[in-house]
Amino acid sequence: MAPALTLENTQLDAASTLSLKATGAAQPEVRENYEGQYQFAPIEESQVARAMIKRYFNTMYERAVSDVVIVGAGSAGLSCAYSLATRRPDLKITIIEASVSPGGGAWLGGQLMTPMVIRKPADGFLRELGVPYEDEGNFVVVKHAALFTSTLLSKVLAMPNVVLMNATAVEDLIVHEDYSGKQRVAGVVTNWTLVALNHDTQSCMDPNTITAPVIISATGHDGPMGAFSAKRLVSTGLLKELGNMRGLDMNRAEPAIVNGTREVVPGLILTGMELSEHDGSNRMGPTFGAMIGSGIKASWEATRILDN
Ligand code: 48N
Repeated sequence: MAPALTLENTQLDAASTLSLKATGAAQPEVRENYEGQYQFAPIEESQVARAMIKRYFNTMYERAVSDVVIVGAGSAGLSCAYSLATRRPDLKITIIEASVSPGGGAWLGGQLMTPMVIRKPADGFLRELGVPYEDEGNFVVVKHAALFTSTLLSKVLAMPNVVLMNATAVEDLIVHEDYSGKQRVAGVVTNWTLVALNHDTQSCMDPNTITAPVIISATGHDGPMGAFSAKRLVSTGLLKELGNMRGLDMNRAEPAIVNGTREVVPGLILTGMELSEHDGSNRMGPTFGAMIGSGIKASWEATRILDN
């Protein structure tokens, strides 16, 4: 049996990268040594730093031009990403999420209670994801909202054509004008969220950009940046005024948002609760079927635009 790998039988080479030159030792693996204690392969701190830096900034460089940018990784944004990435593995899909923890409002069912209600026919998406639920007739109940969101998130993140940049905020839209003077959203302006939330405390922290032919905004109606793109359309003059989300009516709200999901200005699709702020449709409260349906509809809108 090869001798246990210890720091003594490794050596630093010129690039100060630890190369494991233990005589006869295979690549180390975590295993019990003779004393029954786990022994990790040795590492240099710089290896950890470089492993992250290389990958993250390569991704930023590569995704500076994306095919589709999805703003917001809540239930609508993630449902959209899943539907789009499974149907179109050729597309470079970049998700920008302001929070450190993606998932938006879908970690809880309502008033901090954990079960999640999803009205039929959106339960079909749960079967596609393999999320178990209890059937209550016209609706189903997932035992914990986090079971839905973590399952969806894990599948989206596992897709090779999807990149998620969390803790990153969209703080403006890129708007180009074509030869006829028609304006088109052509990308997003990004910054680290902690920077975007602190422009009042430190001036001149300029942003970065990601260009893409299609932007799907799913920024919800809540939180410090809720309905961001819809509000930005008003402040840039691309939309006269917000419709402002109406009171709660589950039966009116859910079909209105799914069927209303669309390209609201050239290059920009709104989905999920952000659309209710744009259109002035009702809110539905603690039921998530419309977020799934709207996200899926947004993914089809995106491919309609890209394929035309
Ligand atoms: O979950 P949300 O807020 O939004 P949706 O539309 O995916 O789902 C809405 C749903 O949770 C409800 O509100 C339910 C159905 N209740 C309805 C009701 O009547 O009360 O996710 C939006 C995500 C969040 O994670 C935000 O952090 C993120 O978008 N976000 C942004 N990310 C990047 N840049 C921004 N400017 C930005 N603004 C919000």
